[in-house]
Amino acid sequence: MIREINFDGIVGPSHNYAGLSLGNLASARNAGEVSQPRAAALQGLDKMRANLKLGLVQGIFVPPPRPNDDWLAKLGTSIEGADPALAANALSASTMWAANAATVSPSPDTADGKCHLTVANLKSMPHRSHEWPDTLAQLRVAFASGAFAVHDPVPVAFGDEGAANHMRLAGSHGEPGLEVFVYGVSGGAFPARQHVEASRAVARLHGLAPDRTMFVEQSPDAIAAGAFHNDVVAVANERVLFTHELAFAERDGFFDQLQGRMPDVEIVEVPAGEVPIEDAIRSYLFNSQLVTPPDGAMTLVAPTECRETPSVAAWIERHLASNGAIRRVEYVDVQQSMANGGGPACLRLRVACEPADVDPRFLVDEARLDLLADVISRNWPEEIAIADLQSPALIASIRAARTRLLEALSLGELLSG
Ligand code: SUG
Repeated sequence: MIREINFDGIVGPSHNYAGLSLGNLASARNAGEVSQPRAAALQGLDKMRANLKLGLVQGIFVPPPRPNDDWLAKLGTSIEGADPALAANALSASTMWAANAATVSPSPDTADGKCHLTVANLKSMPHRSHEWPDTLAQLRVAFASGAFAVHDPVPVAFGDEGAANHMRLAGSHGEPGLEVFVYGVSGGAFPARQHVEASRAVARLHGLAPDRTMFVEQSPDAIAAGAFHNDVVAVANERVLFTHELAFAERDGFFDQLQGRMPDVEIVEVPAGEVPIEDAIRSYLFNSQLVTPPDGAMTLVAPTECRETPSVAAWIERHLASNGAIRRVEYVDVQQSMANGGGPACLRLRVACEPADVDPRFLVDEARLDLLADVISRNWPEEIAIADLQSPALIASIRAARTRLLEALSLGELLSG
């Protein structure tokens, strides 16, 4: 049976606040702060535990080698010799935001009946642009079975940021769905990271039916307000679209078309008058995971910041009391990731497939999470200050920590790459 699996990026041992993401307000706000890689990774594990408790299937992705020596070598330098800005780019732990790893089209949607994944080129930000070769290598191991087709990134002429700009609406995860690609148009103060040409290429590569595929423009106002990815202002699950009023450039036209193609779609829209877009972005209400546990009660796995933002907390309370589409809210603390602009939904890539088709080393239960917690507690740095980023002792401990993790997971084949 097809199940939705959330693959969470394990927060890597080099997690730091270098302020690398223009247009990501949290990243800019926290630039130069001291990070806590160990606490960050443990927060991520606790979120996975919460999802397991809901009865969901949980997967993981491991961090790539950091610093990225191959990338620095292509730039004619090394971590010892690089200037501090390049060094920070090479050390970023940004693969933790697995929603940007790839775009996924499950088998019921594709022409050849395989589950297709296209690794994202993430070309808009230097620190993210060098993620894809290691991500691709990992996807090829995790999804090696013939049930999957894993694609190279689309050419860098067109920016692609993966599932963060892609939503799937379907009666249930195993049924054919409507895939909605959300793109940005450049011109504002902040870069539009997802190009429509990239979205169209992914749809073609995945063999999607044109009448079940939509391309929708992200609102330039939302981008200007800090919504650098669509998943900061909208999220879909089964036949529910949960969205802020200001998420899309042509809201009315999009909703009409959506209702035409999927008459039973349920749009849960949060008006700007009730939750200003700034509050939505600060709290990351829409970067919650919207999931359907086996008991059928649609659940929002929300960051604790939602509880602390009065307009958002009030909206949630009203919605729950009104017997709306979202039946339950579970709060998770991912503050270390939030401080870099990554909420619960950024930290995971959704893949709807048969769990038995996935390499089991990438699936976790409580016992495997205990094992991961042990490796992380022993090996992840407790703190990283930006001034220390190139310290040889820190670099050595970051490298060793990853090696210990891959050994514990028997993922030796990823060690070199
Ligand atoms: O690409 N932050 C990430 C956050 C990605 C969130 N993902 C989704 N919305 N799906 C980004 O902006 C910060 C890195 C730094 O500043 O060091 C960063 O890359």
